[in-house]
Amino acid sequence: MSAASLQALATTLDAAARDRHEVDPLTPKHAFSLDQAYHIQRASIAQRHARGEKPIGIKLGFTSRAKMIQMGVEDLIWGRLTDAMRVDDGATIAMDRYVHPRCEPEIAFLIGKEIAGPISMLEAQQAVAALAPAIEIIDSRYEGFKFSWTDVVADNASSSGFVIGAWRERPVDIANLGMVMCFDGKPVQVGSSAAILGQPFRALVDAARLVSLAGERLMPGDIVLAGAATPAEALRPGLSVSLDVQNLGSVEFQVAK
Ligand code: OOG
Ligand code: MG
Repeated sequence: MSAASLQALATTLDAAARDRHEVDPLTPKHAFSLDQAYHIQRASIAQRHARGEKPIGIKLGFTSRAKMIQMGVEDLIWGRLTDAMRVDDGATIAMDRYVHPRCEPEIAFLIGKEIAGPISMLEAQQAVAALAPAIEIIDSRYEGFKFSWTDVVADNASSSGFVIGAWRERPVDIANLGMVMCFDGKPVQVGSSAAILGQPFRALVDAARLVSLAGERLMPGDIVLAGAATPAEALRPGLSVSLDVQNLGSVEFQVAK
Protein backbone atom coordinates (compact mmCIF):
# COMPACT_ATOMS: atom_id res chain seq x y z
CA MET A 1 0.00 0.00 0.00
CA SER A 2 1.38 3.42 -0.95
CA ALA A 3 2.30 6.13 1.56
CA ALA A 4 -0.56 8.24 0.15
CA SER A 5 -3.09 5.46 0.75
CA LEU A 6 -1.84 4.96 4.33
CA GLN A 7 -2.15 8.71 4.88
CA ALA A 8 -5.72 8.65 3.52
CA LEU A 9 -6.68 5.90 6.00
CA ALA A 10 -5.07 7.89 8.82
CA THR A 11 -7.21 10.87 7.84
CA THR A 12 -10.36 8.70 7.77
CA LEU A 13 -9.68 7.47 11.32
CA ASP A 14 -8.71 10.90 12.61
CA ALA A 15 -11.94 12.38 11.22
CA ALA A 16 -13.99 9.58 12.80
CA ALA A 17 -12.38 10.19 16.20
CA ARG A 18 -12.75 13.94 15.87
CA ASP A 19 -16.41 13.98 14.74
CA ARG A 20 -17.35 10.84 16.72
CA HIS A 21 -18.73 8.79 13.88
CA GLU A 22 -18.34 5.11 13.07
CA VAL A 23 -16.46 3.86 10.02
CA ASP A 24 -16.30 0.40 8.46
CA PRO A 25 -13.28 -1.68 9.51
CA LEU A 26 -10.46 -1.04 7.04
CA THR A 27 -8.99 -4.50 6.53
CA PRO A 28 -11.80 -6.12 4.56
CA LYS A 29 -11.18 -3.55 1.79
CA HIS A 30 -7.56 -2.50 2.30
CA ALA A 31 -4.71 -4.95 2.81
CA PHE A 32 -1.98 -3.62 5.10
CA SER A 33 0.68 -5.14 7.34
CA LEU A 34 1.10 -4.66 11.08
CA ASP A 35 3.95 -2.19 10.40
CA GLN A 36 1.66 -0.27 8.09
CA ALA A 37 -1.08 -0.31 10.75
CA TYR A 38 1.33 1.41 13.16
CA HIS A 39 2.25 3.81 10.38
CA ILE A 40 -1.46 4.72 10.00
CA GLN A 41 -1.72 5.13 13.80
CA ARG A 42 1.30 7.45 13.90
CA ALA A 43 0.02 9.50 10.96
CA SER A 44 -3.44 9.79 12.45
CA ILE A 45 -2.09 10.95 15.84
CA ALA A 46 0.21 13.41 14.05
CA GLN A 47 -2.97 15.12 12.83
CA ARG A 48 -4.07 15.58 16.44
CA HIS A 49 -0.65 16.94 17.35
CA ALA A 50 -0.97 19.38 14.44
CA ARG A 51 -4.20 20.62 16.06
CA GLY A 52 -2.34 21.27 19.31
CA GLU A 53 -2.83 18.06 21.31
CA LYS A 54 0.32 17.08 23.25
CA PRO A 55 1.74 13.57 23.56
CA ILE A 56 1.42 12.43 27.17
CA GLY A 57 2.31 8.73 27.11
CA ILE A 58 1.13 5.42 25.76
CA LYS A 59 -1.26 2.57 26.49
CA LEU A 60 -0.93 -1.16 26.15
CA GLY A 61 -3.83 -3.26 24.92
CA PHE A 62 -4.65 -6.96 25.20
CA THR A 63 -2.30 -7.60 28.11
CA SER A 64 -4.96 -9.80 29.74
CA ARG A 65 -6.62 -12.99 28.49
CA ALA A 66 -9.97 -11.46 29.49
CA LYS A 67 -9.53 -8.64 26.95
CA MET A 68 -8.14 -10.89 24.23
CA ILE A 69 -11.16 -13.16 24.57
CA GLN A 70 -13.66 -10.27 24.72
CA MET A 71 -12.31 -8.71 21.51
CA GLY A 72 -11.14 -11.87 19.68
CA VAL A 73 -7.58 -10.55 19.34
CA GLU A 74 -4.48 -12.58 20.17
CA ASP A 75 -1.53 -10.32 20.84
CA LEU A 76 -0.40 -7.14 22.54
CA ILE A 77 -0.85 -3.79 20.90
CA TRP A 78 0.01 -0.25 21.91
CA GLY A 79 -1.42 3.17 21.22
CA ARG A 80 -0.66 6.80 21.93
CA LEU A 81 -2.22 9.07 24.56
CA THR A 82 -2.63 12.84 24.23
CA ASP A 83 -3.43 15.46 26.86
CA ALA A 84 -6.90 15.98 25.33
CA MET A 85 -7.82 12.38 26.25
CA ARG A 86 -7.27 12.95 29.95
CA VAL A 87 -10.34 13.15 32.17
CA ASP A 88 -9.81 14.46 35.71
CA ASP A 89 -10.49 12.14 38.63
CA GLY A 90 -14.11 12.78 39.71
CA ALA A 91 -15.02 14.68 36.52
CA THR A 92 -18.18 14.30 34.44
CA ILE A 93 -17.95 13.28 30.78
CA ALA A 94 -20.60 13.73 28.08
CA MET A 95 -21.62 10.69 26.02
CA ASP A 96 -21.68 12.81 22.86
CA ARG A 97 -17.89 13.18 23.00
CA TYR A 98 -17.70 9.48 22.11
CA VAL A 99 -19.10 6.98 19.62
CA HIS A 100 -19.85 3.95 21.84
CA PRO A 101 -17.54 4.26 24.86
CA ARG A 102 -16.63 1.48 27.26
CA CYS A 103 -14.55 1.57 30.41
CA GLU A 104 -12.04 -0.86 31.90
CA PRO A 105 -9.94 -1.17 35.06
CA GLU A 106 -6.22 -0.53 34.70
CA ILE A 107 -3.04 0.50 36.51
CA ALA A 108 -1.06 3.55 35.39
CA PHE A 109 2.70 4.07 35.59
CA LEU A 110 4.34 7.48 35.79
CA ILE A 111 7.77 7.26 34.16
CA GLY A 112 10.63 8.68 36.23
CA LYS A 113 13.63 7.78 34.04
CA GLU A 114 13.98 7.83 30.28
CA ILE A 115 13.41 4.42 28.65
CA ALA A 116 15.13 4.27 25.28
CA GLY A 117 15.32 0.53 24.58
CA PRO A 118 14.33 -2.89 25.88
CA ILE A 119 14.49 -3.22 29.70
CA SER A 120 14.34 -5.97 32.32
CA MET A 121 11.61 -6.32 34.97
CA LEU A 122 13.94 -4.80 37.56
CA GLU A 123 14.74 -1.85 35.28
CA ALA A 124 11.01 -1.40 34.64
CA GLN A 125 10.36 -1.15 38.37
CA GLN A 126 13.24 1.30 38.77
CA ALA A 127 12.04 3.46 35.88
CA VAL A 128 8.66 4.10 37.52
CA ALA A 129 8.29 7.20 39.71
CA ALA A 130 4.70 6.52 40.81
CA LEU A 131 1.72 4.20 40.36
CA ALA A 132 -2.00 4.91 40.30
CA PRO A 133 -5.34 3.19 39.76
CA ALA A 134 -6.74 4.14 36.36
CA ILE A 135 -9.90 3.70 34.32
CA GLU A 136 -9.46 3.68 30.57
CA ILE A 137 -12.37 4.92 28.43
CA ILE A 138 -11.98 3.09 25.12
CA ASP A 139 -14.02 3.96 22.06
CA SER A 140 -13.43 2.12 18.81
CA ARG A 141 -14.13 4.17 15.72
CA TYR A 142 -15.28 0.99 13.97
CA GLU A 143 -18.89 0.07 13.54
CA GLY A 144 -20.17 -2.20 16.29
CA PHE A 145 -16.75 -2.09 18.08
CA LYS A 146 -15.67 -4.90 15.67
CA PHE A 147 -12.19 -5.03 14.14
CA SER A 148 -9.19 -7.15 13.18
CA TRP A 149 -5.84 -6.89 14.95
CA THR A 150 -4.41 -4.53 12.34
CA ASP A 151 -7.63 -2.44 12.28
CA VAL A 152 -7.44 -1.75 16.00
CA VAL A 153 -3.74 -0.88 15.81
CA ALA A 154 -4.49 1.65 13.05
CA ASP A 155 -7.29 3.08 15.22
CA ASN A 156 -4.79 3.91 17.99
CA ALA A 157 -5.82 0.84 20.02
CA SER A 158 -9.29 2.37 20.62
CA SER A 159 -7.72 5.10 22.82
CA SER A 160 -10.11 7.84 23.64
CA GLY A 161 -9.96 8.75 27.32
CA PHE A 162 -8.41 7.86 30.65
CA VAL A 163 -8.89 8.83 34.28
CA ILE A 164 -6.03 8.50 36.77
CA GLY A 165 -6.34 8.42 40.57
CA ALA A 166 -3.83 9.90 43.02
CA TRP A 167 -0.24 8.87 42.25
CA ARG A 168 1.56 6.80 44.87
CA GLU A 169 5.28 7.28 44.98
CA ARG A 170 6.06 4.66 47.60
CA PRO A 171 6.81 1.22 46.12
CA VAL A 172 3.71 -1.01 46.13
CA ASP A 173 3.71 -4.69 45.28
CA ILE A 174 1.27 -4.72 42.37
CA ALA A 175 1.66 -8.40 41.41
CA ASN A 176 -1.73 -9.49 42.71
CA LEU A 177 -4.04 -6.70 43.83
CA GLY A 178 -7.83 -6.96 43.93
CA MET A 179 -9.51 -4.62 41.43
CA VAL A 180 -13.23 -3.82 41.68
CA MET A 181 -14.96 -1.62 39.10
CA CYS A 182 -18.41 -0.38 40.12
CA PHE A 183 -21.33 1.23 38.27
CA ASP A 184 -23.44 3.28 40.69
CA GLY A 185 -21.68 1.58 43.61
CA LYS A 186 -22.37 -1.98 42.41
CA PRO A 187 -19.49 -4.19 41.22
CA VAL A 188 -19.63 -4.84 37.47
CA GLN A 189 -16.11 -6.26 37.04
CA VAL A 190 -13.95 -7.85 39.71
CA GLY A 191 -10.45 -9.05 38.98
CA SER A 192 -6.81 -9.03 39.95
CA SER A 193 -3.83 -7.07 38.68
CA ALA A 194 -2.24 -10.50 38.11
CA ALA A 195 -4.51 -10.79 35.05
CA ILE A 196 -2.27 -8.15 33.40
CA LEU A 197 0.50 -10.39 32.02
CA GLY A 198 0.79 -12.16 35.39
CA GLN A 199 2.38 -8.96 36.79
CA PRO A 200 1.62 -5.44 35.48
CA PHE A 201 5.31 -4.42 35.40
CA ARG A 202 5.61 -6.87 32.49
CA ALA A 203 3.40 -4.46 30.55
CA LEU A 204 6.12 -1.84 30.98
CA VAL A 205 8.80 -4.27 29.81
CA ASP A 206 6.67 -4.89 26.71
CA ALA A 207 5.97 -1.18 26.28
CA ALA A 208 9.72 -0.48 26.29
CA ARG A 209 10.29 -3.13 23.62
CA LEU A 210 7.43 -2.02 21.36
CA VAL A 211 8.12 1.70 21.66
CA SER A 212 11.83 1.25 20.95
CA LEU A 213 11.02 -0.97 17.94
CA ALA A 214 9.09 2.03 16.63
CA GLY A 215 12.18 4.21 17.12
CA GLU A 216 10.57 6.13 19.97
CA ARG A 217 11.23 6.45 23.70
CA LEU A 218 9.43 7.01 26.98
CA MET A 219 10.38 10.18 28.83
CA PRO A 220 10.13 11.23 32.50
CA GLY A 221 6.57 12.42 33.13
CA ASP A 222 5.05 10.09 30.52
CA ILE A 223 2.08 7.95 31.52
CA VAL A 224 1.85 4.27 30.59
CA LEU A 225 -1.47 2.42 30.94
CA ALA A 226 -0.77 -1.27 31.59
CA GLY A 227 -3.94 -2.64 29.95
CA ALA A 228 -7.23 -3.82 31.40
CA ALA A 229 -7.45 -6.58 33.99
CA THR A 230 -11.04 -7.51 33.03
CA PRO A 231 -13.38 -7.15 30.03
CA ALA A 232 -14.63 -3.61 29.32
CA GLU A 233 -18.16 -2.43 30.22
CA ALA A 234 -20.34 -0.17 28.04
CA LEU A 235 -21.01 3.32 29.40
CA ARG A 236 -24.47 4.92 29.48
CA PRO A 237 -25.81 8.32 30.49
CA GLY A 238 -26.09 9.02 34.20
CA LEU A 239 -23.60 6.38 35.39
CA SER A 240 -21.20 6.87 38.23
CA VAL A 241 -18.10 4.74 37.57
CA SER A 242 -15.46 3.90 40.16
CA LEU A 243 -12.46 1.62 40.48
CA ASP A 244 -10.88 0.50 43.68
CA VAL A 245 -7.46 -1.14 43.54
CA GLN A 246 -6.32 -2.85 46.73
CA ASN A 247 -3.42 -0.98 48.42
CA LEU A 248 -3.32 1.56 45.60
CA GLY A 249 -6.49 3.62 46.00
CA SER A 250 -9.48 4.55 43.89
CA VAL A 251 -10.50 6.65 40.92
CA GLU A 252 -13.91 7.68 39.59
CA PHE A 253 -15.85 9.67 37.00
CA GLN A 254 -19.47 10.32 36.08
CA VAL A 255 -21.33 10.21 32.79
CA ALA A 256 -23.70 13.15 32.31
CA LYS A 257 -27.44 12.32 32.10
C1 OOG B 1 -8.76 -2.29 22.20
C2 OOG B 1 -8.02 -1.75 23.37
C3 OOG B 1 -7.57 -2.79 24.37
C4 OOG B 1 -6.83 -3.06 26.81
O1 OOG B 1 -6.67 -2.50 27.90
O2 OOG B 1 -6.71 -4.27 26.65
C5 OOG B 1 -7.20 -2.19 25.66
C6 OOG B 1 -10.23 -2.53 22.48
O3 OOG B 1 -10.58 -3.36 23.32
O4 OOG B 1 -11.04 -1.88 21.79
O5 OOG B 1 -7.20 -0.99 25.85
MG1 MG C 1 -7.20 -0.49 27.94
